[in-house]
Amino acid sequence: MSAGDLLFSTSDLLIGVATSALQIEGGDRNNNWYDWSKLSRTIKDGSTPERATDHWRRWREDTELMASLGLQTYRMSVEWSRIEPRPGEIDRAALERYRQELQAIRDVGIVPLVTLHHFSQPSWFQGLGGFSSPYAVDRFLSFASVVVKELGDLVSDWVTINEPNVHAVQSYLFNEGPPARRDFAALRQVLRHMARAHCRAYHLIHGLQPDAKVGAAHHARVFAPRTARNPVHRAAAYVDRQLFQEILADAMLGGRFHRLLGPAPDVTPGPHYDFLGINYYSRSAVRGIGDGTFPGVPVNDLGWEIYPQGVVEVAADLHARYPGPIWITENGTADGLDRFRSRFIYEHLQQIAASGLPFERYYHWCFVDNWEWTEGEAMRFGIVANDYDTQERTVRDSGRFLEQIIAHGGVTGSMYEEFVAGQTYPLGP
Ligand code: IFM
Repeated sequence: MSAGDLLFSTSDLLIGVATSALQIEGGDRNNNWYDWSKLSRTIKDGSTPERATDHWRRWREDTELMASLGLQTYRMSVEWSRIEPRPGEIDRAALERYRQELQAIRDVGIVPLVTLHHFSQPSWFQGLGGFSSPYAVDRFLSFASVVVKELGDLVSDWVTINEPNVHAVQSYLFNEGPPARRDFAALRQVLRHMARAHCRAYHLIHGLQPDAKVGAAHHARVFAPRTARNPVHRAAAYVDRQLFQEILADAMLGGRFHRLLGPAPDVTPGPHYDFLGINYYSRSAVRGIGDGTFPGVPVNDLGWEIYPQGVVEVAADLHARYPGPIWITENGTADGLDRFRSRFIYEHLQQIAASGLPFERYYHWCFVDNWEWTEGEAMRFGIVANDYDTQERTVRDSGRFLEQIIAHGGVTGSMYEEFVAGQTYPLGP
């Protein structure tokens, strides 16, 4: 084998990056996360999403940078609080701004995938109780219908809702997002309403755009018993997995609502997806209510285990119950010094390429370093570094590596030597 031969091929995949509006745009104060970030001690570094990466104004240069890297697809979200700043009032200028960006993305040959809800929501909607409100599903559907009618000539691929399970637990269990209240009744309502909203949005979008591809971005992790022989750890891993992801997957993908979620009379059981959207990051070692990592495993800057085979494990599980094309709607790592991100990309894509499963797309999270919710500006997930004071972008080596993977349709021996061979992961405690 020569250095120019492919170690594995990615030619069956469309490869790109993912972002979300609030984490990059800046300048919007009309949303629940801005409100919450202004309260003391909510965001670790005291930042707010008001600065972010100023993408709202810098979208042209960001689009050019994506094109220069040869990215094939781009997952972005539209910010509800900009488009519907007050209930029922649509901001045409905001829609026009998204039109321009989407047109530019298409003009450079990048396929857009647009998310309708990615954690943040208008302050007025939060005031109603957010997704715990009995009005939430209808409110969301009316927003979704405006977006699809207005932007549907430029977009045919949609993610309805990003990570409902994370949204619900961060806000109603772990105090890591607005309204930061431990409230099991609200948690259950939010999950049920988001799953209903997804299922109904699936039909609504197809009614407007019969050829659209519609899915949700489901956050799936591997839950493993901390000690395989320990029955308590095994039971806890099973329960965590069911409660955090499987029950929700059954509701969103299959339209089947477990009694723990409560009834959904407006949803008919059956497939509610055109692709399985999976956000995969890590594995949890479970021993009870809390979880952690196995001792001495590779970890990123946030202490999350780096477990590349997990991307196939979660996809295989889901695909066995819900067959269909698999889109990795997010996969990435916090690595401020870019010491191991190329290896991370290499090992995850290698797993995908060897799996035999119908993976169609891979979105690396994220493009430019962005505002990482409660972590603020400190955690760096980007293949492009951002200097928040100057907003200067610098492509990291991992960005160059992704660029070459796309250009070559896989990883060659010489690319491996240049980008991956010298990288090792930090080990956790
Ligand atoms: O930044 C987030 C994103 O908004 C949702 N999925 C996980 C990412 C990294 O934490």
